[in-house]
Amino acid sequence: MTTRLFGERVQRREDLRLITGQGRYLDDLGRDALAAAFVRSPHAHALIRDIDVSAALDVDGLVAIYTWEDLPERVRDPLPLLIPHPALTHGRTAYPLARDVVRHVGEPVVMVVARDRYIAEDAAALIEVDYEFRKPVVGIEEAAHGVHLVHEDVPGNVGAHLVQEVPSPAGQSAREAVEAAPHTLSFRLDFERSASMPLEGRGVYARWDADDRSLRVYSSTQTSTSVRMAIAAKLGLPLPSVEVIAPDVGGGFGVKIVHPWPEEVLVPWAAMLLGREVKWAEDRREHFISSAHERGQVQHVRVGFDDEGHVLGLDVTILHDHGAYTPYGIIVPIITSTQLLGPYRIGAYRVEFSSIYTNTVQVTPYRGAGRPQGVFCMERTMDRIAAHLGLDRAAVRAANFIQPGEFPYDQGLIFQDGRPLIYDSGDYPESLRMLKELIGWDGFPAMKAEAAARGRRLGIGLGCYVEGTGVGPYEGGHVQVTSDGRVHVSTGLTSQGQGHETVFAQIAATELGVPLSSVSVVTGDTRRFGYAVGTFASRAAVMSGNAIALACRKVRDKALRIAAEALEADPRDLEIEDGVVRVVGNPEASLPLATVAVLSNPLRYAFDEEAARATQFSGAAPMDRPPVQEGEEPGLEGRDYYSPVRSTFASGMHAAIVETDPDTAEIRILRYAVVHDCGRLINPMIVEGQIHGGVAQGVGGALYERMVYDGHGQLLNASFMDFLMPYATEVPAIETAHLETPSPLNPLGIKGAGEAGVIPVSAVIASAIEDAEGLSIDRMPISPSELYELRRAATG
Ligand code: MCN
Repeated sequence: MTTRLFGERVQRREDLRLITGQGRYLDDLGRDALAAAFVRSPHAHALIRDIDVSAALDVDGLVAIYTWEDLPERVRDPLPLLIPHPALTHGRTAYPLARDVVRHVGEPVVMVVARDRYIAEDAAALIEVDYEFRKPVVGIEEAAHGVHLVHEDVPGNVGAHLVQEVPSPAGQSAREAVEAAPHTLSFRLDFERSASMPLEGRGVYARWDADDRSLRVYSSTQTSTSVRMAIAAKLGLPLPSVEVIAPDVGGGFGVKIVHPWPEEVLVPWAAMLLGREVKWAEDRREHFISSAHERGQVQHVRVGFDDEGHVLGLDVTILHDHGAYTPYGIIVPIITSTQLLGPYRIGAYRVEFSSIYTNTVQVTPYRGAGRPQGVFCMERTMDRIAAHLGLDRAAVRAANFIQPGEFPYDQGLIFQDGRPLIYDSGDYPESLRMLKELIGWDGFPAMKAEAAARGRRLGIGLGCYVEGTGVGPYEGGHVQVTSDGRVHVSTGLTSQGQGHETVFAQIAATELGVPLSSVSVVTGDTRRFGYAVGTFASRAAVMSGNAIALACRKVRDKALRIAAEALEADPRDLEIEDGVVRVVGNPEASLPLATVAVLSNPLRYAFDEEAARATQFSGAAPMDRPPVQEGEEPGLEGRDYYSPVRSTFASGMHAAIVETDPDTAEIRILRYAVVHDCGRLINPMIVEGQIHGGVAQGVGGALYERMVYDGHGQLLNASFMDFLMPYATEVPAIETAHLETPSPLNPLGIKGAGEAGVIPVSAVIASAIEDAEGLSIDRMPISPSELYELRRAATG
């Protein structure tokens, strides 16, 4: 059957357009728009004493210069704190342009608008800002000492402090359980800062229409509906007068969820004020120093366990580097601390984190959002336990797994959405069995010994994770069948390369029984769908996927009702196949869906001759009966929303075989295997693509990528010349197997997949290097020179 496309490896429909230069990215638009450029702070911490723009005013082609003083009320206010939390006692956000203090290198201070970007940059270079230098606070532990403050009114630089405790079933606290356990271990782990590096940076382009006082804004965003609301509120415009469109977006990976970015308020405001089109497209250096980073944690772990490796108590203390501001609240450390437990049943758990301000770029979620750090902590713990007891590392994990019969499983914690953290389904023992088979776990010792005999050092490692996906509160879908038989699907969330045009079309084709080629999909355009949350937290498939399916079911039911009347049949006897409604068992009695669409419209405008013949109407509405049936709306279209009771938990396990060079300490990944469970797969090929991309980012985080700040708060590697990322040559072939444990929480039984690939990679690589070297790996990333130093330290 051609229309049962759910679960098929359908080729991505958007790719031909995107890889042949037909994409419409932000900077492809508004070619004649004025350009904005920003003067950004060169200091990590300073008072602004004076801003002298006089030299810039003479630049030919300059249109306007704005400082904080020039901004009107609301526009000049600090940017919103998007997710408040009671533990975030000292949340702080930036002004769109610095008011009197700058708190990190790259903070915007002045906006310049000019005829083109060259002129804007030249004018910006002539603006002199008189700074009074203040001692910057760099490094999470230095900041935690609280000697120098990032925000004068935040004592100890502590923005938030949270303790969560889950006692053992017998009522023992984690600390008691650790002390009472037959074995205890304590250690420290470090996870360095990194950041999402989408090919396309942020960007915004605004057009003000003075005639009907409306604003159209294009933004390279993950959340067009929220950007729209923020702009309307800041600029004092009625919501219907603002439209926000995410054109093709060249990657986001979390950084484009933050809304509004200063530029997303300032550029539309300038467009409105000047009555001109204004555009700003971020350059790479701006992306490094003015957007957002993540990861960056120090963890102290105490664990107590028995002779079989069962974890009886786990006590984790986390210092989380939050950078200078907290626009996204404390979502990242909350995710780390609540999803750290992974697929394991732990006796008793205590986690405490402090979120610390530093004079560095702010921290907001980056793909995986706090989970890579949490998984690193848990999986390093599992490996330590195995090493201490002399047990197989996979066996220790298996001893702690939640079993398939234990779902729904309540971890006793509160998820980031404020609801209880309850795993809905999974089969962790089966995942591990599949992984061991895929990588050849049991045969590895022989392979390692054989390699060693030839002077080669090999190591194998593994890591397990769960991921709460499909977070609420809701997402919607609209589906319309037009009288040409085409199906138009829209949803409010945006796409950044995940393949939504394909998967949402697969869902609609399957639900409606139409060919894929007749379905078109629009995302991230508030003109088409105004209510949405956005694309993040691996939620699009679960949220919009289900909403679109529900909307399609409404449309299908309506189509069957209309067709039943026309065919004088019972709707229950009808089916839709290949875009045709038929009486089951009587193929003669049928109506194309296009005709049903014509019949659904009171005007009965027939798009083509065939439809006109079939409906016996050529344009005039029949007057002898009500054009719209009671309780029906005109048109073959439907809208529905999906709102989950709680998140659904995807899971997975990865394993790698690495080789370390005995002389140079070079680290090579020889094999990488993934077993992944995201419930029912809509498109296995797209899920594999997502996993491959995630693993590639994880390899970057494990071996190459880090933000190198000096003691003055200068980011030393803020370019692609200096920020090391893996090329295709460093990313191994990724062997993937799927396990499908459907989610009982949503109609399609799906779980998210978009972040999974990145989550355990650092833990896996650390585990494998440790196995190859017989050394403890306590920090990520690890470079050959660092491994070399570890070897030297170990051999004295
Ligand atoms: N999918 C599927 N079957 C499932 C689950 C998912 O076929 N059971 C498909 C989906 O339909 C979708 C893709 O896999 O096409 C990812 O789905 P989902 O897990 O819902 O994730 P989102 O679509 O919400 O994407 C967000 C997620 C996140 S949070 C980050 S960060 C990330 C990621 O996606 N950023 C990306 N993948 C990215 N991929 C690209 N190319 N660019 C980014 O910026």
